[in-house]
Amino acid sequence: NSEQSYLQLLKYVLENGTKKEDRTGTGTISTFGYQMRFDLNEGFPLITTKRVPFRLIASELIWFIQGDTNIRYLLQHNNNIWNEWAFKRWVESAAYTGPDMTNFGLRSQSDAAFQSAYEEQMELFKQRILNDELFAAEYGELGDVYGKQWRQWKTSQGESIDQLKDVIDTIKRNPDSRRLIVSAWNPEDVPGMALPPCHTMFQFYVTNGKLSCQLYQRSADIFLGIPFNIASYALLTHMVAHECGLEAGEFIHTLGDAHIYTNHMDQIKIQLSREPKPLPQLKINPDKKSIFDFDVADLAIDHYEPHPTIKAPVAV
Ligand code: DHF
Ligand code: TMP
Repeated sequence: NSEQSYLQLLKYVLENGTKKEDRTGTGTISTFGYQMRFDLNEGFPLITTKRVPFRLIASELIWFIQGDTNIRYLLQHNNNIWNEWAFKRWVESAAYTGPDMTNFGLRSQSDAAFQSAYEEQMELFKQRILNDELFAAEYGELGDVYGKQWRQWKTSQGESIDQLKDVIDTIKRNPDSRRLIVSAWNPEDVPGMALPPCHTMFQFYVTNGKLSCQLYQRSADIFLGIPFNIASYALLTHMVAHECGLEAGEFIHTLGDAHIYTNHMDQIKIQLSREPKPLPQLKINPDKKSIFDFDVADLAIDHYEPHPTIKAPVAV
């Protein structure tokens, strides 16, 4: 099934990747330019050779679709995947007076005493984001990341463009259009973002009543990020198809710098020793018509029986 395309990517980069240093100081093996295709009619592409938490993917996507860029919503949904990048801004700000957290991502992997200090500060940070609205407004913000660019791209005229709504309207009116594009890469805003968008732009395509989507991802953490990105864009394609009265077609995933972090090697060996299971099915609440009205509870995954979780450190 289509999980093989992901497992082939892992093998391809293991065999062909070259050593490359990276911003986080972790080290990678990397290749440039790679494409995977997922036929969404074969089942929902949620990787089964390790458990991938669908709930986190759904709440992150709804957060993007709502135009939100503040981690408070994610924390309220018990989703911790963006914490480190907000925390980094907090501990680098003048207002932070706790213990030194410089380079916390790498240090917490090698220094147990530091790790417990870091975990304590992170917990305090999370509680403050949840309980203090003013603090959250300032330090929960990741900058003008995905949600902002998708829903409220600022123009030079001081207006704002709702790219996602516009593209859905165009799919309905003119499905043959070759301009069905949403871009998260806004060069003017990049310097102010906690992390410049990894999934930088996507395009829809309609033929024979089926909606396909292709994503260009400039930078791809193959073990941690990519399983989330595949499921997230497959989900988005299904949701837009649902609203437009189309079937889902293919998700095509095009990668720029496709890398394996050197501290994910043992995990990948375990994953590659496993046999993929049948892909699960996506269930969308049929009573919801517009993607802008969706809630996490309207999305569910059925018949997902993956191999166990494989933990790995995320490079910050
Ligand atoms: N930085 C890096 N280096 N890699 C990323 O994949 C990445 N992804 C970001 C932000 N920055 C990033 C946003 N998405 C996890 C997955 C996706 C994601 C961030 C983090 C992650 O840690 N996944 C864990 C489980 C997390 C959990 O259960 O809370 C996993 O095992 O898949
Ligand atoms: P970079 O900005 O230096 O490229 O670092 C970003 C890292 O995060 C890189 O390893 C790619 C990874 N990443 C993903 O793979 N998918 C994602 O959705 C996000 C946000 C990040």
